[in-house]
Amino acid sequence: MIQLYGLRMSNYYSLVKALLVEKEVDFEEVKAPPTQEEDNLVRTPMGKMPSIGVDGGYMSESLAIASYLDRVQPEPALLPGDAFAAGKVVELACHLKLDVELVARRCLPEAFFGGKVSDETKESTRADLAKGMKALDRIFVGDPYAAGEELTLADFYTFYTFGLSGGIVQKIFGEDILEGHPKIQGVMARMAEHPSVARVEAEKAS
Ligand SMILES: N[C@@H](CCC(=O)N[C@@H](CS)C(=O)NCC(=O)O)C(=O)O
Repeated sequence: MIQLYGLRMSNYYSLVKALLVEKEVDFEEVKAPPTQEEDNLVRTPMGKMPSIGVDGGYMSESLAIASYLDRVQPEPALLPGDAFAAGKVVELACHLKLDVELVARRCLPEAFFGGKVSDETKESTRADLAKGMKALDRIFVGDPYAAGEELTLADFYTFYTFGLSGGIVQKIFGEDILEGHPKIQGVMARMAEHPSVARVEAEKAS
């Protein structure tokens, strides 16, 4: 059985949990906050969540975990069999992670944790997010799924990227990050009702 370490409040923890549920892999949740303590760093070298434990070995980084899961439990496949199409799904996931989620995250301390971020940070966040959203507009298919006709890993990254980023942008800038992005809105609505994601979201409250 796989151990999933982290906290349910984390969007990346939730993403990996949704993948485990989607693939019907046996797992148990182990509460593990992000710390720089040695026991946590052994599992996840930057101290972040989530990480997984597999037969005494550990793995961090959601994309690495997702690619591992797709190999050990190929069905349902979340990466297309075609090599180029699979690369395009990972490309989309990377832009979601790096050019939207990670950018919006700069303002997380002020949005949700009572901290303060500088006006310079807010301005650079706004500018970089605009650039990231433009990049997404070029490659996001959303007809009906993020990368095309099939549900893929990119749909999960979409849901958990905008779940967090949307909240941050609303709090800090009073704006809807998805205004003018109907294809992404469509995927968000579809994924909110997708059984694995719906279960993960429902269990956050328990
Ligand atoms: N690139 C990582 C990001 C993980 C991440 O940012 N986790 C956040 C919680 S959602 C965290 O642990 N933050 C605490 C920290 O940065 O120390 C992944 O894809 O798994």
